[in-house]
Amino acid sequence: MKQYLPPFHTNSDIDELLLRPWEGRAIIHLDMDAFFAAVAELDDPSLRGKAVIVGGSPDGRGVVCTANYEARKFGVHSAMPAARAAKLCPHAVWLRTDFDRYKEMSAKVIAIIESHTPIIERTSIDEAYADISPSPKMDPLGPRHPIAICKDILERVAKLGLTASIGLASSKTVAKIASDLRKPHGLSIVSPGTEALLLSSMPISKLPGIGPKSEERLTNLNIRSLGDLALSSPQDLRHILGSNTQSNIARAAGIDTDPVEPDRETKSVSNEETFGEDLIDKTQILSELRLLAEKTGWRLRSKGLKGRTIKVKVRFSDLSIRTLSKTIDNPTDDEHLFYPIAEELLLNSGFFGRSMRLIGIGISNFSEREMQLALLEDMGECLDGAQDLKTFEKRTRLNQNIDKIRDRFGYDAIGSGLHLKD
Ligand code: TTP
Ligand code: MG
Repeated sequence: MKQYLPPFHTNSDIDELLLRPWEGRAIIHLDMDAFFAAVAELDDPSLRGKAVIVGGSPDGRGVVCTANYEARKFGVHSAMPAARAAKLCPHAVWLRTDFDRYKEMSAKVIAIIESHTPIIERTSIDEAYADISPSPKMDPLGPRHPIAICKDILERVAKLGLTASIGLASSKTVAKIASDLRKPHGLSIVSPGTEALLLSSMPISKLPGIGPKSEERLTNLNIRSLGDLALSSPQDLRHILGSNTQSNIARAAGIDTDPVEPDRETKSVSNEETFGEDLIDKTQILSELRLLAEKTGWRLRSKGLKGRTIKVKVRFSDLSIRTLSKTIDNPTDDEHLFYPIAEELLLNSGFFGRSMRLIGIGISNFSEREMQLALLEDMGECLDGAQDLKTFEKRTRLNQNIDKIRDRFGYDAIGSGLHLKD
């Protein structure tokens, strides 16, 4: 089995660790298990035990968003073309996504973490970092042991009818790696001081930020494990890892001082793909672009962001990079709307005929309102007195309409109704 599992995984190991004080920073990375599928099973218990696929359709259109663990036994996974998933798992139940419902459950999970710490950084709809370092300042009842906090979070998430997995460590990098080690419903604790040992035998692909291309190039240099990477000298790797060389080498040894950043502002959402082999065929390139657009669409929606600028990036075989962009009037998070624009940009660029190494698509220029919505959404239902996200969104729409009327007819043309409250 995986020799890199941390040594603590039985209940008695955890109880023993609870007796020792936690030294230094305590960072958690929480990741919900099979999130979209788990929400579907919660809402329709008759799905339990069946193979469930969310996103795409069984007639082969689109891509899979996620699959429950039953369907994963057949090899189905996120981002797989639906046609392939349908072949691998013909008896699966296929469901559409329901982002409103995911946001609602996500806000409940965040509220649980928030009862322990305000320092939370959400990185997607089902993932967050939180700083639960023991500090008398943060908890009026005195510092709680980080492990006790993790157990409490896992239990309370389970009471919602979903499960999460948590990695607890001294840094974001190690916590993120750890949260994946005992899925589903797992707690992986990496005691301070044991990071380098744990990471040393793991494959380099486990380090967040090392994609398939870097992995291949590092492997060619005989760097296969994080231990190998930790011992490498920066000048040998700069041509592969660029400006991240130093930090990746340090992170491979479990050294990462990045703070959990609660209000980190997303400036753009983009996805790019370096091809295994350089591509020249127009149909193939456009189909890659389409897949990237779909992924960008769901990431925008999961963050509650809509943008007005659509950017396409191309890296040619000679490594030169060109970008194309277009700004539209109305912000969007819908790939059905922004993909055709990206496609047109590329078709009119005169780039076809040259072989391409990488293609990317990004959306930026988020509207102020969307940024605020995303931020408030991140804070979950605790903010702003809104009962839940739906109420808040409804009110946002109402506010938008009121603003429009005021823009046209003057501020006093309409009252917002706020004054009726008290
Ligand atoms: P993940 O956390 O990557 O996946 P997961 O929660 O389904 O499964 P795991 O137990 O392995 O964590 O992503 C969270 C949700 O984001 C997932 O339920 C569906 C969505 N998603 C997509 O829509 N497309 C994708 O390519 C990925 C990776 C995720
Ligand atoms: Mg998940």
